[in-house]
Amino acid sequence: MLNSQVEYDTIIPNNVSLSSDRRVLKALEKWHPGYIDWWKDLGPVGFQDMLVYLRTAINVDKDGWATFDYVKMPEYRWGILLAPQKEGRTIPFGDHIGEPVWQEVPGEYRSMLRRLIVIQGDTEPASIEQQRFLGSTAPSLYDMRNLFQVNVEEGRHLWAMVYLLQKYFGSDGREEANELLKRQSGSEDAPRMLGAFNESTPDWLSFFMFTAFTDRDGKMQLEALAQSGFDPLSRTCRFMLTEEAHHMFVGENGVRRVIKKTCEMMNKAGISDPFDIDKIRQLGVIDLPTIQKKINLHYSLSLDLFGSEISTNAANTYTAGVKGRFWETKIKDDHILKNDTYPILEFADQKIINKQAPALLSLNMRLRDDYTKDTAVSIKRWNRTIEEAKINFDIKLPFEGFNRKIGTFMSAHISPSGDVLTEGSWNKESNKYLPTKDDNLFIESLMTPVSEPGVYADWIAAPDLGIDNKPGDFEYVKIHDS
Ligand code: BYC
Repeated sequence: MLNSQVEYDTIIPNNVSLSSDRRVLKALEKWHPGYIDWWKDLGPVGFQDMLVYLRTAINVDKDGWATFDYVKMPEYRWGILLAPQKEGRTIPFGDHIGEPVWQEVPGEYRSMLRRLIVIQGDTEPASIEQQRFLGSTAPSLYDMRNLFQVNVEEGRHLWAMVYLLQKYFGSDGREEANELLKRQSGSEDAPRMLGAFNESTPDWLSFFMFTAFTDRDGKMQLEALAQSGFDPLSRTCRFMLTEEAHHMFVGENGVRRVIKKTCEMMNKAGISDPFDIDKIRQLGVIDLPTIQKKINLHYSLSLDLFGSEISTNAANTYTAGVKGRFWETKIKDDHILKNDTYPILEFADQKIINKQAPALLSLNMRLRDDYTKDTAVSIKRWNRTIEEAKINFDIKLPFEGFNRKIGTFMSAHISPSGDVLTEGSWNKESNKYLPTKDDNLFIESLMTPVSEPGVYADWIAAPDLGIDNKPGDFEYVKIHDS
């Protein structure tokens, strides 16, 4: 293992020997003020002068990478940290299988790699922009701290991609790094690159859904890029994945706590019918059918992030050895896939058809299937909470063709259970499947901030455990004495 020492003598902590790489250090130092300006303009609104109990990555060793302390967000040390280099690593798939991994960008794959790194980089600041107003309605200091933790780490993930662009892609890499600070989530003129990253995150249930579903797309894409034959990209993604796990925990656990509180309040009030929505809302909690609608929305938006089911882009990046499959090295096949097929769904003549397609062209579909399997674990946990409360309601993932804007189902109208609908019946019924304006207004009406340590808003249960094993009344954000 090489390169696990972290340097602290530059303004950018790193384990890539930046102090002896003056060209890249200079380029990053030049980029830094623009980043700080962006963070102040488009990062979390308010709370910038307050001490937040954050973990900072200080090295990349398995046990010691996260230290917790009070930090003001703009002073968080956004470092460039790559997982240690594995000696003798070879390219695990595609036409170059078995060859030593590349430490420099191969000329013929330069634009392909740059495109993937730019898309990955673009999502990181986008998510911070989407979440920027949430601090002022946090349901507790614990949740506020988790939001800011996710935000600073997404900021660090942007740094990670910017490092790759600056170090390996010369002047066009520098231009791309600057553009990453210019596009803006939801902007008409210069939106973020992928659909879901231009949606708003107006309330905390949306935030939990986003971190449960969209951060999980992040996990899958990073796992696929971690297989890359371009070793610096692989190492960068491997380290990012260690941080990503907490983001999905925030989402899955957040949704679970919302469900738990709803069930508790229903039982307390003697309401057994989960569809008695008005009565349940009068208790000041979010009814389970509305939570299901939010799941339908965020899952379908996240499925679009995998691209089309049939994709020559995906086939090309795989064959080139640039982007692999989820846990590529654990799969038992030839890792070339030229003679293999994969089952896909296709929408044609208003019908859903099962087909076998060339495996190489179906790689987006395969990663998406792996994502769905991974997501099912959260659904199981949420249903366990409902079951424990003895309430008769089953949360389900909607059918993959429901509410899609990318791929074979983009022109289809399909219900969450997989029935093909006419446009007329979709227009009549979609408010049963997706959150309506009234649903959103109701959720927003609950978003009053709570800032007493150890106290939680009425619509969400307390977590089972504190962060870093802190006690229940720990002051995660020093909001009162800043
Ligand atoms: N929206 O062959 P196709 C994360 C474009 S999240 C808009 O179907 P391909 C995070 C596509 O770009 C993970 N456009 O798909 C989470 C292409 O355009 P061009 C982010 C879309 O290329 C939470 C055209 O349609 N990382 O980290 O095989 C918080 C045809 O493309 C969309 C990555 O995504 C869309 N949804 O796959 C913070 C990894 N989908 O080039 C962070 C890098 C497709 O013809 N990206 N298009 O103009 C990739 O691997 C691939 O670009 C994609 C698309 C998987 C996104």
